[in-house]
Amino acid sequence: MSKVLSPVEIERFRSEGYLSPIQVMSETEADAIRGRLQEFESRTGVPLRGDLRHKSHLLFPWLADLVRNTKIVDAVEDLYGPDLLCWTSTFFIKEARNPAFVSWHQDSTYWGLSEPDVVTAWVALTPSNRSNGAMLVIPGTHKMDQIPHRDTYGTHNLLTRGQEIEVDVDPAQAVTLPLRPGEMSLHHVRLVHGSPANPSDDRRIGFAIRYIPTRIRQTAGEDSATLVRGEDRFHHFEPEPRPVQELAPEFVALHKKITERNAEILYRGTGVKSYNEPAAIRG
Ligand SMILES: O=C(O)CCC(=O)C(=O)O
Repeated sequence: MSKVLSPVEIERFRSEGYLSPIQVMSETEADAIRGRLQEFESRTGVPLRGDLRHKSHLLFPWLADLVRNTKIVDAVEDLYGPDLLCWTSTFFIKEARNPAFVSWHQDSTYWGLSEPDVVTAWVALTPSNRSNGAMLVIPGTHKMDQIPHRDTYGTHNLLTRGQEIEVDVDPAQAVTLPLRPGEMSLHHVRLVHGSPANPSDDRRIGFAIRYIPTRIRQTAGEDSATLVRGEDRFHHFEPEPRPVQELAPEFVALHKKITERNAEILYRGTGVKSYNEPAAIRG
């Protein structure tokens, strides 16, 4: 019996490749997480950047809690079973009146994972809608195989390589996924999706959490992951510990090692050594 998703929703995910919106916390709780992020940014004097946007759940206990949020993990369990890893997480922050965008892509392109049973929970920490660059998806495209992508390293593209699919997307097929703070969308790793810039007067903040069942392997190098539910009987990924204190030195060192290793996987064959930082993030 499923925990959060109805059989109809599970079937819809299988046929359309996404589900949205699903409430996973109150708006007040989402505001509190945004507050924690912005407190940190005020202390450092700059928007969260570089490696800190990736696998941030290994640095900040409030994000370690978020990747283990019962409602989120229950929904993922309804789709992929009881033994689950959080493979990675990434902040997608679009600053106010900023050209940052996300080109049409499939997540699976450079991740190196052995099977396409991978789902992203994209959790809204601000409203995300048509006026501030919400995510758009092309329903049903997750049933296609891997589509070739070209790397653009576009100045304002938020993706690692600025990768975009090498086939035309019919904008008439696109569906916008509006979310309120505290809601999430779920999308399949092969679903074609993207998002336009944020011309509004406030930031648009999403935290994308990538989950896999424990049987999945990394085919492109050494990798690690966080067990969030059940048991890992496969041990394909080095287990990651849970931070108890913000930016504890041993976790900062571990996070650096892990994100550098992940960058080697994501940028393999290009000579790039660390996460690309588009001008849109540098401000
Ligand atoms: O935040 C966005 O607009 C796009 C996010 C995305 O591409 C992803 O989560 O895979």
